[in-house]
This record gives sequence, C-alpha cells and structure tokens, in this order.
Amino acid sequence: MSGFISILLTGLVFVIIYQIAKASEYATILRGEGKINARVNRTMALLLVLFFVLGLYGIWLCHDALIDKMLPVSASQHGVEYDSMLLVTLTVTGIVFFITQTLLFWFAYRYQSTEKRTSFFFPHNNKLELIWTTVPAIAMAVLVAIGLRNWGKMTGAAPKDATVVEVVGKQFNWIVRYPGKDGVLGKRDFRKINDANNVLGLDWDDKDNKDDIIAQNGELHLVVNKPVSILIGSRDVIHDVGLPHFRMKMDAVPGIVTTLWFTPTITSAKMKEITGNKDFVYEISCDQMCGKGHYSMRGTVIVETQEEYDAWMAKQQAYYAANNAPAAAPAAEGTAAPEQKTDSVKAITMK
Ligand SMILES: [Cu+2]
Repeated sequence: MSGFISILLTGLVFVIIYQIAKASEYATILRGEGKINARVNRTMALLLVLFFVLGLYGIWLCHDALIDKMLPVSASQHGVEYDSMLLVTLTVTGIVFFITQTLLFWFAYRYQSTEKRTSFFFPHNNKLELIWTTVPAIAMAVLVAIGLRNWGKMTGAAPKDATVVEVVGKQFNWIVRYPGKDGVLGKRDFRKINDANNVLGLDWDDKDNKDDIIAQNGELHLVVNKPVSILIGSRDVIHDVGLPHFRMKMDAVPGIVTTLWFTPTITSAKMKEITGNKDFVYEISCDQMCGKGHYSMRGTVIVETQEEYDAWMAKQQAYYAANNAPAAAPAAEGTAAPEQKTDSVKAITMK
C-alpha cells in the first residue's frame, strides 16, 4: 500500500512541475520575455547556492548519523592498510570535491545572466588544458598504484607457514574444511557430492581426504596473529566470501578455486571488549546475490589463541570416519534427497 502511495505521489509531483512550467510559459508571453527571464535568472542563481549549502548540510547529517554504525577497527594487518588507503582516497577526492563544487555554484551565482553583461568568448587555451589533464591524471595514477600494490598483497602468495582452510559456498550456507594432520586437502569432485554423507564430494580414493575435517556448524576458526590462506569454492552458483571485519572479500565461483590470505590480529574476545558489545561475532557474509536464501548465508568466524584453537580442533572428527564407518551408514544431518542429486548429475554427464 505504501509503495502504491509513493508512486502516486511521485506522479503527482511530476504533474505539478509540468503545470508550473506551462503556467510560466504563458506568463512569459503575457508580461514580456525580458522581464520574466531576468527574474528567473536571479531566482535560479539563489536556488543553486541554497541547493549547494543544503547539500553540504545533508552530507554532514549523514556522516553524523552513520559514524557510529561504521565497522569497528580492522581485525587484520591487510585491513589496516586498506583503511588508510581509503582515508587517503577520500581525503584527496573530498578536497577536490569541495573546491570544484564551491567554484561551480559560486560562478553560477556570481556570473548569472544580466542585460548589462555579454559573455566573454574564451574558446581554447592549451596551457589550461594541459594543467587540468595532467594533474588529475597523476593523482589518479598514484591512487591506482597504491590500490594495485594492496591488491597484489591480498591475492598474492600466502606466507609458507599459513594455515590452509577451504571455504565452499552453497545455497544457502558455508562449508568449512580443514586439511587434518597431514596438512593437505584431499581432492574433491562435484559428481561425488551427496548431501547425506559427502557434502563436498570428497574423493575417498584419495588418502589425503581420510583425515580432512569439516567444521561443525560451518564455523571458521582462526588463530590470532597466524596467517591463514583461504581456498574458496562453490557448489552451485556464484557466491562471495565477505569478511568485512578483516576488510576481505573474494568471489566463490563454481569450477575454479579462488584464494585470499590475511593475518587476523584481534581475537573474538578482544573485539568484544573493543566494541563494548558482548554479543559481537565476526561474520562471513555472502557478498553476491545468490538466490532467495541469500540473506541467510551468515557464517561465523572465531579468532582465538593457539591453545583455544587446538582444544577446538581436538574435538573435531575426521569427516570420513564420521560418515563412512562402519559400513557407510548415512549421517543424520542430511535433509535433501541425495539420490535425486546424483541421478541428475549422471544424466548431465551422459549427454
Ligand atoms: Cu551466496
């Protein structure tokens, strides 16, 4: 209902503007063009200044209302660099914005059309052209160079001692796999995916899979101050691993492995203190609209000390043992119909 009223009101505003335009057209004809034009010019010049001042006030209002809702301090080393990059970019563009817009609106007011003044013909000036092309070009090149350097760091090779974790998106949650004691993630094949007892399609002929762990509740546990390399995949459509508190994000694309790495620097417990929120949770958000359950793809990240991590890991059972022994008894967690899935995959491969 409120949507309908909004559309109706918008339509009404357009009709009113149209009628005013029409009326002023008739008034111009009746009273003489010169007089009316002079008045319109004066009014427009004043309205432009008013628009600028109100616009600046609006920016300040938004800033004031939203500053408390900003993300807390970055919880990763990379994130601190990105934040400072953002600050530099916003400062440079903000100063340029303020100078150019002030000049734009002031000139519109100061040099409004009057009968007494004719315009000055100034068609071309090489020196000016050169200045206003080169200066922004250099400024943009510097900003882009800083961005590329950071991008290279984020997507480049992770340090050798980084923990490896796999995060796979599906409609509609995240599956987190750890490599187990051997430190190697086993092979997986989408044709082996089975919601009852093989959610990632792990290849049981690959011995590296036998000790792989799929985290309970899909929780991503990380050790503070230890680099982590995340291998990202998807089981169905394109998702995106968004880690806003670490200032990280990367698409999860079916069929290919994307990666990102970072070093978490603040434990979940410490972040609760910093934010003053005892319910604070680091989250994985899906940053790619992926279907009707997109909103519910909220994963949990827990950053903890090595001891806490080890204690948690000790409680995890290898996925193979939990789902294949003895005599391949299906686990209770699956809800979808697995047979149907495998059949449809077979049908596709046979074509
Ligand atoms: Cu998604």
